[in-house]
Amino acid sequence: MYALDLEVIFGRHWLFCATEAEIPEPGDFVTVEVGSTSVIIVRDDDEGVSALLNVCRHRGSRIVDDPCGAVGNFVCPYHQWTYRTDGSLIFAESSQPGFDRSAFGLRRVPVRSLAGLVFVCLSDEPPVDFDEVAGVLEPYLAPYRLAGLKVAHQTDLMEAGNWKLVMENNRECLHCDAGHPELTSAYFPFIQYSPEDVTPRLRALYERFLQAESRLASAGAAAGIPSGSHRELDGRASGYMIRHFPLDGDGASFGMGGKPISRKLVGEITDPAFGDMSLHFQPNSWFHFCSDHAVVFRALPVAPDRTLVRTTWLVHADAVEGVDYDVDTLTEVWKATNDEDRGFVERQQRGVSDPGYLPGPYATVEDDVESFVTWYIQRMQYHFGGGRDHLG
Ligand code: 3BY
Ligand code: FES
Ligand code: FE
Repeated sequence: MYALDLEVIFGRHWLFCATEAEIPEPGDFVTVEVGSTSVIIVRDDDEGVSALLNVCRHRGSRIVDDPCGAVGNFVCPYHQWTYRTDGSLIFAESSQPGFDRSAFGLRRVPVRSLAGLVFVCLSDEPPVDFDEVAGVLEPYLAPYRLAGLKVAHQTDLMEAGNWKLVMENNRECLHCDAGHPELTSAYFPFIQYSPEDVTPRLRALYERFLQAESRLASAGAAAGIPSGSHRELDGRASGYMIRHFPLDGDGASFGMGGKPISRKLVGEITDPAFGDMSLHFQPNSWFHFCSDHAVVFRALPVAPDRTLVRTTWLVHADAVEGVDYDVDTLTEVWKATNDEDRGFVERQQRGVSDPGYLPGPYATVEDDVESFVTWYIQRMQYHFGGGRDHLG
């Protein structure tokens, strides 16, 4: 199943891999490892984003070892074949007469930037619905001007659990109230709640949420951001959900108690209490965009029971560390939340690995877990020829 996940899910879908903010200057690159595949995502000399297979076209050496860096050109360490940042081959020593350099550029990997979020597909025939989905999402994300932000901090967390458990955990907030004291000081745990799901204990909190939500809807309308959520988590190859959520406490950001965490607001956002623009993208990412920062999450499988979760915090390019923000305050809530989620994932991995495990039913508010599973099954059915959609 792990090999199949790599082949079908990670090999044939659009994967969120990096942010443009990580590669601001020509020659800046990050590498992404997915199974046995290594991809270089690079800011090329034309300021565009290229994705190149990290395999030399001479005799197949890996070219780049570093997880990130900056180059003029890529030089293969083995026999020094040299490639431009767009992958074209410019130097190959002692090649035979008639050798056509133009036929031996690095293999280009399909890549898209969605408002500064870089997606890569390891298949030469990527799902065709990405551009349509991007068209829906762009108006929500463009005002944050993500491509122009700067990376304030990044963490890598290795979780001892299968990647699907990591994603299922992310797709519900039923565990938030009891499991995330830091997060719920800023975040209303009502994703996928309808009024009848609200228990008496959560009633007052829910009322506060509804009021904050209607305030936020007017703020969004005033800022020209599309209102309403879009949720197509299954039924298409590039499943997604976007929703503008109010925040609790001070309502400003993901500081403890909903406090702001950077003094410089990002992009075109002028309302400090602009809540949380929350994006979920199948199969491997989730995002939170606020007035003063963005925090983006990427999960990649490393082994059947190992998943690497990378979290990246972005702030205004002119925000100065120690003056406008400090990393501890910026990262406190999500670092604690990630760690708690890691605990849940690892505990569930141990439980479901027990030969006596029998699955139970989802709660109503676990809809998006079910959508994730449905999406996964649909994509497998499509791969094996029994799928009904035509969305590649
Ligand atoms: O980050 C998320 O989007 C999910 C849903 C609520 C909390 N959680 C970690
Ligand atoms: Fe790269 Fe020979 S393998 S130059
Ligand atoms: Fe959680």
